[in-house]
Amino acid sequence: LDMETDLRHALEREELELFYQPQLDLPTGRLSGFEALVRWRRSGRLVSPADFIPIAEESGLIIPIGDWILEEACRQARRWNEPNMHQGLPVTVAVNLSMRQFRKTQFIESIEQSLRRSEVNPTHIELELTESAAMHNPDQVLQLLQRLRGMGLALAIDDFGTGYSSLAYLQRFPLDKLKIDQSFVRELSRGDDAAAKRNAENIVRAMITLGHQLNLRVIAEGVETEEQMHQLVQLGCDAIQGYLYGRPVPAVMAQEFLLRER
Ligand code: G
Ligand code: G
Ligand code: MN
Ligand code: NA
Repeated sequence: LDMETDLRHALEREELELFYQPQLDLPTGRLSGFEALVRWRRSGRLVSPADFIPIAEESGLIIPIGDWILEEACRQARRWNEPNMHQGLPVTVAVNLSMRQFRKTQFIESIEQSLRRSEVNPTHIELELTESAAMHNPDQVLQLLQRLRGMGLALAIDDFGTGYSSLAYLQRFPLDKLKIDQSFVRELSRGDDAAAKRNAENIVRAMITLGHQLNLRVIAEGVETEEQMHQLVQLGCDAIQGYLYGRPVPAVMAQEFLLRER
C-alpha cells in the first residue's frame, strides 16, 4: 500500500534485482559492456525505477539501496571479466548514480567498499551521472569526479542534451563518455518531416563533435531501429544502446548474450 514502507523492506526481502542492457561498439561491432538498471519485484510485479527512485531519494533509502546496487554491479562486472567470458575483452558495467547518493558524505567510502569486497578491476566499472546532477554545484562535483577517476573508475555523463551544461566544466571534468539522451535519437527517425529530421541530425552531429573535441567516447541511447543505427554510424557515433541491440534483461540472460557473442 504505502510504497515507502514496502521499499524499506525491499532490500531484506531481496526484492531488488539488477537488469543489464548491452552496449554495442560501432567500429568493432562488438559488445563493449552493459548498463545496470535496477528493478523492484514488489509482490510479484515489476516496479520501474522511475517510480521508486524518487521515493528512495526523498526517504533517504537511496543510500542503502544505492550501496546494494553498486556492490551487486561490481560483483557482476568481476564475473563477466573472467578470462573465459569474452575472449579476454573488457566488459564494462555502467551504474547510475542519483544526485543524493553522489553527494552524501560517505559516498567515496561506499565505492571503495564495493570495489574492495567484489575485487573488481575499477576500470570495468563506469559511473553515470546525469547532466543536471553534474552541473548542480559543479565545483563540488569536479572534486568528487577527480577522486573517482583517481580510483581508476570510468565516468560518463548521462541524458546529455537534456540539462544545461557549462562547457567550461564539461571540459574540466575527468570524463570518459557522453551518453546522448534518447529524445534526440527519436527525432532522427522523423520520416514524415524532412526538415525536422535534418535538424535532428545536425544537433546529434554537433553533440558528437563536441564529445570528440573533449576526447570523449559518445554513445547514443534509445536506438530502436536499423535506420537510426545507420544514421549514427554516418554521424561518427562511437557506440549505441537501445532495444535494437538488446533490452534490459536479468543477469543470467545478459550472460547468455555475452557468451553467444564470443
Ligand atoms: O530502466 P528504466 O528505463 O526503467 O529506468 C528509468 C530511470 O531510472 C532512468 O532514468 C534510469 O537512469 C533510472 N535508473 C535505473 N536504474 C537505476 C539505478 O540503479 N540507480 C539510479 N539512481 N537510477 C536508476
Ligand atoms: O536515464 P537513463 O538513460 O539511465 O535511462 C535508461 C532508460 O531507458 C531505462 O529505463 C531503459 O529501460 C530505457 N531504454 C533503454 N533502451 C531503450 C530504447 O531503445 N527505447 C526506449 N523507449 N527506452 C529505452
Ligand atoms: Mn543511464
Ligand atoms: Na540516459
